[in-house]
Amino acid sequence: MKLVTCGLPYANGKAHVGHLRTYVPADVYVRYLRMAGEEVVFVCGSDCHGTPIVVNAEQQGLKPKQLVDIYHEHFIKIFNALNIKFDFYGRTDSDYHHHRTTEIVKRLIEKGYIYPKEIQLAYCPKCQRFLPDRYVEGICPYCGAVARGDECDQGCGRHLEPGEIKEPRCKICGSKAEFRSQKHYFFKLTEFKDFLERFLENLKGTENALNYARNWVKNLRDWCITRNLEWGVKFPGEENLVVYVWVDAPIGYISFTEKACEMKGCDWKKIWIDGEAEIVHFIGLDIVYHHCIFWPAMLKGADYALPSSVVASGMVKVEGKTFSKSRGYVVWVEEDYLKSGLSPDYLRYYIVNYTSHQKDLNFSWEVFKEKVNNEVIATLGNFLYRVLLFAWKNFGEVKMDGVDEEVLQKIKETEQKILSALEEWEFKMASDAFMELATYGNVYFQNAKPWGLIKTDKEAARKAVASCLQLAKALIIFTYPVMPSSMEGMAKAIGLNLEKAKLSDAYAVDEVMKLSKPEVPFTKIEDETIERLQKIMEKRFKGEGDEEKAEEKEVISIEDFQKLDIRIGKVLKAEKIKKSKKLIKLIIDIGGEQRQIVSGIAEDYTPEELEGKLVVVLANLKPAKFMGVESRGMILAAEKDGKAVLLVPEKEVEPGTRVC
Ligand code: B3M
Ligand code: ZN
Repeated sequence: MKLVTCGLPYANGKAHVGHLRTYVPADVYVRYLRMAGEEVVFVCGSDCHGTPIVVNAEQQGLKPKQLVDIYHEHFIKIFNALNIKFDFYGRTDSDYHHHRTTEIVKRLIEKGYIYPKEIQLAYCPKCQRFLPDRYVEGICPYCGAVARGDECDQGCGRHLEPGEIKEPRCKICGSKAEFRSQKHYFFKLTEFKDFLERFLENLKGTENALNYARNWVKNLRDWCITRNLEWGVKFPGEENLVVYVWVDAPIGYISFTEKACEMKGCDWKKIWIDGEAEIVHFIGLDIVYHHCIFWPAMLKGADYALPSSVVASGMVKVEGKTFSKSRGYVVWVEEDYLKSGLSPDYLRYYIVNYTSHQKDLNFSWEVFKEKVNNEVIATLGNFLYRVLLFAWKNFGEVKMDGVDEEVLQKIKETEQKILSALEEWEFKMASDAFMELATYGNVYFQNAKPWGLIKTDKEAARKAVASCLQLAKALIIFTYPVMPSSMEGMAKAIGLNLEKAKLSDAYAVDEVMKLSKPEVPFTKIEDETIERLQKIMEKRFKGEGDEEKAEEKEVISIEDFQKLDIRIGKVLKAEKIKKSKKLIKLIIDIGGEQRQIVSGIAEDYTPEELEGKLVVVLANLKPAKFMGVESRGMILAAEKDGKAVLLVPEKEVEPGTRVC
C-alpha cells in the first residue's frame, strides 16, 4: 500500500499554475498506480495557520477563519475542475487536526525533545507586540538579502530562526523593531543528526531534494517551535503561544490520513504507526528543508512511521520569467485558464509533459497552444477519432481475433516505459510513451489503408481495424491518468469502463468490440484565445490590469467612453456549448440585428432563464472565437462570490436602445 500526499496550499490566495506543478503530477502518479493494481491513499488539505494568513486577514479586515474559508473553498473548486481527486482534502484549523498535533507535541515533550529558553525577539514598540515570522522584515544574517522573519525568500533561501533577522522592521506599521527577551520552546533537532544522516541515505525521491537535504544535515541547530499568536494550535500549557505553522502543517498528512481511512475503511495506524505503507510526499523545491529535516526528526521523536520518498518538482516560470505574483508573472488557474473555456486536460498534459519533473517548467501560452494543437490534437486525437469513426461507420462491431503481434508488443513496451518512468518520477517520460504509441498508431493506420482494403478484401480490412482498435483501447487506458475527462468520452465509444480499467487491459484482446459513434475528443485552441491571454499577461507584466489594482484605472474622456457601442439587447436563443462547462451561445436582438455572442455564464444561468431576458450588450467589441464558436460582442455582468450577475435595464426598453 502507498500513501501519497501533496504539500498543503496556504489558504491565503488563489491557485496559480505554480501550485499545479505539484498537484497534477501527484494525481497522475496516483491514477497510474491504481491502474497498475496498487492500493493508494491520496490526501491533501489547506494549510490554515501561520503568519501569512493572520497578516493577510488583518489587512483585509477579516478574521483568519473567514479568510481561510474563502480560499479553502477556492482550492476545492480548482481541484475538482482539474480532476485532481484526493481521497480526503482537509484543513488544519479543524478539531481532528488540532487533536493530532497536540498529541504529537505532548509526546515530544514527554520524551524530552522539547525545552524552554529565553530568546531575544523582534518587538514593535508602536504596535506593542512581538513580531513573529512574516510580521517582520529585515536583512538576512547569512547573505544580506532582504528577508522575512522566518525565511530568506529573496536571497539564499535559508530558514531563519526567531531573533536571527538583522535590522528588523514591523511589517504592519513600518516602525523599526527592537529586540526583547521572551521564553519560547525549542525542539532538539541537533540530537537527530545521526538519525537524519542515515535516514537521508535511504530516502528515495528526486535528486534535487535529496542533494539539498544531505548538504543541510551537516549544520543543524535546535528549532524554535512556538510563536506569539492566537491563531494556530495552542502549545500545551502556554495560553499565549501556538506551535509554529511548520510543526502542525505536515502533521496534516497524518490527520488527513485518519479521515481518509475513516471513509475508505482502512486503518491509518498501519500506515503511520506500523509503517506498513510506503509514504510518498510530493512537494515544491522550496520546502525540502521542512520535509527532509524537520519532519522526519519530529516523526522519529514521536515514534511515527517515516516517509520513504520525497518528490520535489522544479520551479515554475511564466513566459520565461521567474514566477512572481507581485511582478505579475503569474497565471491564475481560475480567471486566466478555466474562464477561457480551456479543457483541464490540456493544462494537465502541459504540466506533465513540458519537461522533467525536477527541472524548471516554463509556462508560455504560445508553447501551450503548439503542444496542444500538434501533440494532443494532431497526434493523439487524430488517431483515436479517425480509427473509431472508421470502425463505427464501416463495421459497428468488430471481431478482434488476429490482432497484429507487433501491435501487442508495442503496447506492452509502452506499459513498461510508463511503469519505469513512474519509478523514476519522470512523468514526462510516461506521457511521451503514450504519445509515441499514438504516432505509431497513425503510421500503422496510414500504411494498412483499411479504407482501400475494405473494397477488395473485407477480412483483411477487419484485421487491420482490429489492430488499430486495440491500439486505440491501449491509448485510452494509458492516457487516462493524464487526460481523464477527454478519455472518458473516448472510452464510451468502445464500451470501456475506465473506472475499473487496469493498465494490463491495454493488451487484453476482447472477443468483439462494440462501437458507438465517437465524439470529437478535443477542440483546437484558436489563435484569438491565445492572443487574448498573452495580452492579459503583458498588461500584468507592466503592472496594468491586475485586479488588485482595479480601482486605479486611468481617467478617460467622455469621447473615449462614447467609442463604446453599448445597447440593450433581448436574448432570443440560448444554448450551452458542448464540451464546455462555462460557455453559452446567445443569439441577441440588438435592434434590427441578431448577434451571436458567447458568454462564460453557463454555470450561473440556464438557457431557459436567459431566453427572453433584456441584457446590456457591448456591441462593438472585436470578434473572437471561443471553442471554435464566433462571438461578436459581450454581455455585461457584475461578479458576486465568483458568480456572474447580469446587468438588466430597470424598466422594459426596446432592444437596440443605446446606453449612455
Ligand atoms: N503551506 C506551502 C508552501 O510553503 C506550505 C506547505 C505546507 S506542507 C506541509 O509551499
Ligand atoms: Zn539569505
